[in-house]
Order: sequence, then C-alpha cells, then structure tokens
Amino acid sequence: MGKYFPDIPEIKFEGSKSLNPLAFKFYDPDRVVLGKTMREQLKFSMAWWHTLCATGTDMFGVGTSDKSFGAEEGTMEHARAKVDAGFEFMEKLGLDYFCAHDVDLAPEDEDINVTNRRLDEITDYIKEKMDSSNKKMLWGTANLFSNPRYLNGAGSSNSADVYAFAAAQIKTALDFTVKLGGTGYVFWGGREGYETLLNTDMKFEQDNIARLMHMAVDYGRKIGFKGDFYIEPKPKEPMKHQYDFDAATSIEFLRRYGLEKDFKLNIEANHATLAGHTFQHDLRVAADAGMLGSVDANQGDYLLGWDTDEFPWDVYEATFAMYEILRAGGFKTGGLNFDAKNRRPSYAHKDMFMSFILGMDTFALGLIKAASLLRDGRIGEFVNQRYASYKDGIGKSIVEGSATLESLSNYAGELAKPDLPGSGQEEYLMSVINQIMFTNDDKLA
Ligand code: XLS
Ligand code: CA
Ligand code: CA
Repeated sequence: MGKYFPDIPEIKFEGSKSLNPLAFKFYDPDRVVLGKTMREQLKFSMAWWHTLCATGTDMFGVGTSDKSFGAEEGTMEHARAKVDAGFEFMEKLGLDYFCAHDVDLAPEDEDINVTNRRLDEITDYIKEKMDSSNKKMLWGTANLFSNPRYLNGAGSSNSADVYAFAAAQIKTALDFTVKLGGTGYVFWGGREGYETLLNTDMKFEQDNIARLMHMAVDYGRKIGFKGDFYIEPKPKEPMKHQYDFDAATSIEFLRRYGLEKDFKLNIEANHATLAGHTFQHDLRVAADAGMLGSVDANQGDYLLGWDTDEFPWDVYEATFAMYEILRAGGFKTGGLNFDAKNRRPSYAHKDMFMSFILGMDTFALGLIKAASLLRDGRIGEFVNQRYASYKDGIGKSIVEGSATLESLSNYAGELAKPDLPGSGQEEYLMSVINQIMFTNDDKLA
C-alpha cells in the first residue's frame, strides 16, 4: 500500500453515487470527451511546493501538517523522501504531471555551487523514477523570490550581482527542466515590481527583466528546450505593484520586447481575481492573443483580498474556464496544475488526497459541462447572431475596411435614428447555463 501513505488506496472512479470519500465521483480518466480522454484533456499536475513542502505555516503560526516524510527537513535525505512520497502520491491519484521550483527539490546552501550539485543529484534521482513510471514534468521554474537577496526583485533588482544570481538559478532550472523533459518554463515575477516609485526606475527594471528573458530563451533553445516559456501574471502580493499585472499587461510586455514567439501565459485563477477580473476573462484575453499556454488551477475566496490558493470546488467557474480552454483548442504544452493547498486546519495526509479529489472532480465536471455547452450550441449561436449586422451592408463595409467616416456619416444621415442594438439577454443565457448544469444527458464523445 506504499510507504508514505499506507492507509490510502489507489483512487478510482466510482461514479456520482459513490459515498467513498477516497474515490472520484466525476473524474473518469478513460472517458472520452470531445475526442480525447479526460486524462488527455485535463492534464492534471501536482505542484511540488504545496503538496510536498508546504506545512500550513502562515503569518500567525507555524505549520500544522507534517511533511517530513520520515527524514530530517533541510537534508538531502528529506529531498529524496519527498521524491518518493511525491511519486507514490501521483501514482495513487493517477496524476501524470508535476511542476517544481528549484528550491522545492533540494535544500538551498549558502554557496550556489553546492546548491547546483544537490540539484543535479536530486534530478538524476527524479529522472530514474520517471523512467520507471509514466510521470512527466509539466513545467519547471526557479524560485527568485524567497531568498533575502531578492528583496528588491530578481530581474528587476537594483543590484547587478543579484541579477547575476537570478540568471544562474534560471540556467540551472532550465538544465533540469530539459533533463526531465518539461514542456514549459515559468517566470512568475513575485518580486518583480515595486513598493514605491520614489526609489524606482520602472522602465530600466522592465528593460532588465526582458533582457533576462531573452537570455533564458537563447540558452533554453541552445540546450534543446522545445517547449514554451510562460509568464504567470499576478497584480500584487508580495509586492504592492507587480509588473506582470494581468494577462493583458503581460501580453503587451512580451510584444514590446519581442518575446511573443517564445512565450505564452500561465493563467492562475486566484491571480486573475486579485487583478479584479474573472478567471474566464484572463483565459479569454490570453486565448485571443494566441497565448493561452497553461493554467494554475485553484480558487480564491470572495471574502478575502489575498491569494488563498484553495482547491477549486466552484463548478461554474471550472465550466467557464474549460469552455475557454476547449474553444482555444485545448492544451498543447500546458495543463492544469493544482497550485493549491489544503486549508491550515486540514492537516492530515488524507486531506491532501481529498483535496486533489475535489479539484479533479471539479474540473472533470467543468470539462463535461463545457463540452455540453459547446455541443448544445445555443451560447455560441447567440454570440454569432448578436454581431449579425456586420455580415452584410454597412457592417460588412466596416469589417472589410472599405468604410470611411464620410460613408458612415452619410449612412447615419440617411437613417436619421438607429434602432436599439438588441437585448443582451444575459438572464436567458444564464438560464441556459443552469439547464446544462443540472441536466444529466451530456453527450460528450
Ligand atoms: C505564487 C505563484 C507561484 C508560481 C510559481 O503566487 O503562484 O507559485 O506559480 O513560481
Ligand atoms: Ca501559480
Ligand atoms: Ca496563487
């Protein structure tokens, strides 16, 4: 039954009537939805940091959850135990992918040379485990925000030495991402921002971040990284203002600096809501730009103004998210990474499994319902009809580019007064959503 989670069996699909807390009710990995299995559509991933490292420490108290896995924390023995526990965890839940920062994998030493040797050793060990299982790396990244040297950011630091250390960490993280076959590399700019403009040259800092990203692309391509680089937007926390505020801001940054061919976005639900958008909004913005790369699946709390990283349970949100992902053609290099953690009082190892069951079932329902929405077609057709006035006549001349201010002015003059543009029928559309949500005859294949 496994060494680390001996009381937990392999989690199986038992269907919506099951009362077994350790079973999937909706996630049926082999069920085909829109031509692919659920497993292929959803590409679920485990975040190494929350699952294997985070103990529930918060600003007011120490950890409540034991993540020692039988070894002393901060040692290489512990690092190896986390690998073993992680693989047992993924195996039992049927998770195919994982994501990790460098510092999640091996303890950092004061001397970066020692840290790099440790990372070599541990990623050799992970590779061995991967070779004898079907686990894959979704994306890798470097933690450029926890070490005190990054107090003013990494690529945006005022210190060139700190900048060089960020570059060194990125180089190592790209090395192990390639070694482990990762299909993505993430830049999350946690401290790339500012506290006050009184001490900040914003343009210089952004130019420097872009320089670092170009170096990463050059090096990554040189060592054979064929996947996508991602920016993960977040408006604030830990900094007051972060440069990668939201999807739109990040896309503008990538285009401004000529990075748009190599980069896409990793959209996190709770970051989109912190920026004052819905999750669906940021997915749509990324998709419309052809830059929807990967997703950090989690959920915020509408009563709290910070990044709570809860496991997602809101099926409406998951449905709208999957609707965007399916409309964009589904995942290619990316997937659904649960960047989510148990609530601090849910400290038992069993809670980790139940959290993933919740998240995976929520997104399985999201996939089923989004596929039903697409097949139902009423929403798509409504949108299509809403813009029908651009299909011929004066509308067509606008879209085709033959209209001028004079031609439109003449047209308006002849018309004298337009009709209202047609009802938006939001309430009707929400009733369609509810009907799909609570009808069980989803036809999905
Ligand atoms: C923190 C971010 C972080 C990134 C990876 O808010 O979500 O965990 O996903 O550095
Ligand atoms: Ca994230
Ligand atoms: Ca987050």
